[in-house]
Amino acid sequence: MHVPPIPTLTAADPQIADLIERESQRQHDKLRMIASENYVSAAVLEATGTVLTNKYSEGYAGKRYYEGQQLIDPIETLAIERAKALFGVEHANVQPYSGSPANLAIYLAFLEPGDTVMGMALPMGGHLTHGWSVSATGKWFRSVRYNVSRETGLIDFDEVRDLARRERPKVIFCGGTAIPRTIDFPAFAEIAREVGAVLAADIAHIAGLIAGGAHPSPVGHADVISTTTHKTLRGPRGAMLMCTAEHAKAIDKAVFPGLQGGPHNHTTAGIAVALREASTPEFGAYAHQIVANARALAAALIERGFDLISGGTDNHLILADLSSKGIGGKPAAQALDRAGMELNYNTVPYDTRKPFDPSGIRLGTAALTTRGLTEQHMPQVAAWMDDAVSAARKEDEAALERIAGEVRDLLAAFPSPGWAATA
Ligand code: DSN
Repeated sequence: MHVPPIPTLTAADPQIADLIERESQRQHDKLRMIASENYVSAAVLEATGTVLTNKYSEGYAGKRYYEGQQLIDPIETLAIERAKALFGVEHANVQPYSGSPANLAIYLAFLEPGDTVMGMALPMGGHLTHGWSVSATGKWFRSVRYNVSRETGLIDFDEVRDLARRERPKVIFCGGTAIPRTIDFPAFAEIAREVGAVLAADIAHIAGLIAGGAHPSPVGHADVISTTTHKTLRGPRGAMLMCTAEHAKAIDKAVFPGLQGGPHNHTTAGIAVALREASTPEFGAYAHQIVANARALAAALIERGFDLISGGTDNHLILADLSSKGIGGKPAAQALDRAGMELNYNTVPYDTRKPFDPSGIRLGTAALTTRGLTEQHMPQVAAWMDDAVSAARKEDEAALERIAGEVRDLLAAFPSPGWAATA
């Protein structure tokens, strides 16, 4: 059953309660490997399900547009102070509703419509809001994009520098959604300084690794840092912007009143709780275990003939091109889901297929590490993945079902935050 239990909801709205109960069981039974997902703690779940959702608080602590902020102000201030201490930044804004609005605030703070922004191309591992054509950021701004090397799958800093010198962007984004390697923040900072651009580091995927000391920090290199709070950082769905004192006013004004109305106070409380959790030595060990698991899984997949972009991983994320396995990313991801392993189909650099039916799959180890799996389990995970991909090719549904049962059996021994067999 769901933890914390939901008896009042069950009585009031059995249909919704039943779907939530089944989702908590589904999350328990599946090997969840979507690289941007995790399991929050019961404490974070409790904080997000509170009366804080009833309150409007436009503005910032001490400068609100509605009364009754006696307890909201200290909650938001705690979240801010914890973010500043954890990441070692001068200023934090915890109000962005999620990653895309956080990134939009960077545009509003530093650019005028039509100005030039530079980011990693989406099919190379960037994010929609780093100036991709279908996003408002690519429609309302002039965007230029860097790639990864076709040979190595790594960023070519000569290309980034040449592009920046030629196009003179006002903002350069680094970071993204499908980058399996360490981001070289000092190299980006050097280029941004040379062309007079603001460097924005989008650390959504790796925030928890940075907090836990398992990835270098952009602090001291980037002018502004955006992150979601629900990926490796293991908080509720939300986002934060962090920056030097110099940019604090511009960032705050861009979030409110520039883009948003009232902050989601229940989320702010959940973020504060998650930040406290992330400041513990246990979280540091967790962050390092995520990376150790990803490395072990990458090695086991390579042994089984998977073609990994960049040849492996330095973080939580693995991007595999399935062309050599004779199957597209989408049918493979769908079959893996039926086999109890949840991940997503993904474009790979220089993909010859369409984004809705690409060549690759993307997976990560943040959630399975939260469950308590370690390096010793990764060869088995890779074997299940390989078997499921073969079964998908042969349309062998019985094999997929058998694997899903084996996954469930393994996971039965690993507690799932948010679910328990009994209350
Ligand atoms: N949807 C997120 C991810 O999966 O990486 C990015 O916005």
